[in-house]
Amino acid sequence: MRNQVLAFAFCSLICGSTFAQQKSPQRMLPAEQEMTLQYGADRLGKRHDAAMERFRDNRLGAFIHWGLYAIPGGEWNGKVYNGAAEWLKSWAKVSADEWLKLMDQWNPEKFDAKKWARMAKEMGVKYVKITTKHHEGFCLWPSKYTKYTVANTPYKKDILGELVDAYNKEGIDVHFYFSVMDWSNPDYRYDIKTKEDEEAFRRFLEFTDNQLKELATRYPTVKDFWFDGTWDASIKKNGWWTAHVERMLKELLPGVTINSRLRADDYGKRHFDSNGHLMGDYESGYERRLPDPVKDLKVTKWDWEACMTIPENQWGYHKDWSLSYVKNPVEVLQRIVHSVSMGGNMVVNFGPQADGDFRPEEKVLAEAIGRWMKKNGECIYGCDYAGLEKQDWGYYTRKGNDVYMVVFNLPFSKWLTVKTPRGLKPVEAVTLDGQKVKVVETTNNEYNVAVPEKVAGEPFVIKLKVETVEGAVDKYKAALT
Ligand code: H76
Repeated sequence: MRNQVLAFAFCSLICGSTFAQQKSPQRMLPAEQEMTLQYGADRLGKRHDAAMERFRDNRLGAFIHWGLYAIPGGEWNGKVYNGAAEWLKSWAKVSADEWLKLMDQWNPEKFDAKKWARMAKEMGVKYVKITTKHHEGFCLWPSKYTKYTVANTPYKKDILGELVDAYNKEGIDVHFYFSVMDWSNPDYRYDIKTKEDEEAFRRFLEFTDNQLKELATRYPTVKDFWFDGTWDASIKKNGWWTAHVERMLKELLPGVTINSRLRADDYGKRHFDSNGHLMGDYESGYERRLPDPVKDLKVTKWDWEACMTIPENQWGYHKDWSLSYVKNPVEVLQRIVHSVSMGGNMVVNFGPQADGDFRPEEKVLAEAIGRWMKKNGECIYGCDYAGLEKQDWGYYTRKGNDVYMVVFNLPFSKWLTVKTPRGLKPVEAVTLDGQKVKVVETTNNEYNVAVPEKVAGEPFVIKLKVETVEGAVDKYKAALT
């Protein structure tokens, strides 16, 4: 028992700091009791300008994790590490100098930005988040502030520039992933303990500002910056800088969106400030996990974007996917619909190979998602939380008076239960392939919707037209108990 208590205490200590950041915000204080913050939320509530509406309506995105880590693919000196491939430098304790020598092998001969863009288009994603620079420090653009860039590899060309052009030509928005933590820069600090740390970190933040300004000016069509590697004490002690970065980027790029992960307030509180208000434009803590569709409806009050890997936890290319469970297309779809049903976006990750091609499993998955999206995308793009109580058969999404029932589990009863808020009535139900479906009222605000006659062996969608009825009368008598 004592051991268990100790183990628990130990785990809380170790896990505490990371988990605390991910937890829901603290209860909001009444306005008069709120503390004054210089670097807290810049805004209360959701943004409603055109750029933000577009971000939200896009709903489905792809992540691209591509860097030097794609070359070893999880293996160093003959040993395969099961941890995330893009962290291999850390797992195998490789020095920065040695790691960055991988640049000599960076020559993705099969890389074809147009093919990547077509693949994304076929998959039905409306935006792609690209790792401009991951923790290793290697830049996919020819940054003039470091020598660790594509320009100094055998490939030489500006990969990021090619991708931005190709995606944009397909009408796909580009978002930039940017890791603040940079293992290639000797001025980076995990914490600030001495005067020397302070000076080094000041130089580091200036270097980071320069790189960000460089990205914003070289690629002005970028729609979003998604920050990562911002959890260290050094950054938490410099909340002012995170607020400054958001302002700086918004001045350079009107309309740009920024994730909550960038931000820390005056007290080092991250994502949500010390008054419980979201910082940045959308919450970005749902990584490889999702809010509970029944218990966590509070997330419908702010914008959020989740991201997921196809295996358990591999973002960069890893040569051996047999080391963890790999999600199938329906499992991925379910997470996409789950997110939209709670008012969030979903970004599915891809880790291209060092040769510039995608692994076969990722191609198959992208195609399967694309096939489904072509038929059913209407229940994803531009859709939001529906305000109806979740049922076991699947998820609701909604656009105006169209409520989409996305069915993942077929009931033996052949009826799909629908409970509506008082005054909201279904008037018609049809599948997206045009089959009319029967709706039977069973009791107050409850309906049975028939399982359509022809059901393909995959999740399907029923569109319920709803209307608001004034002065609804209760036809059914509640039990006297
Ligand atoms: C930890 C961590 C990083 N955040 C994910 C989005 C990946 O980039 C992973 O390496």
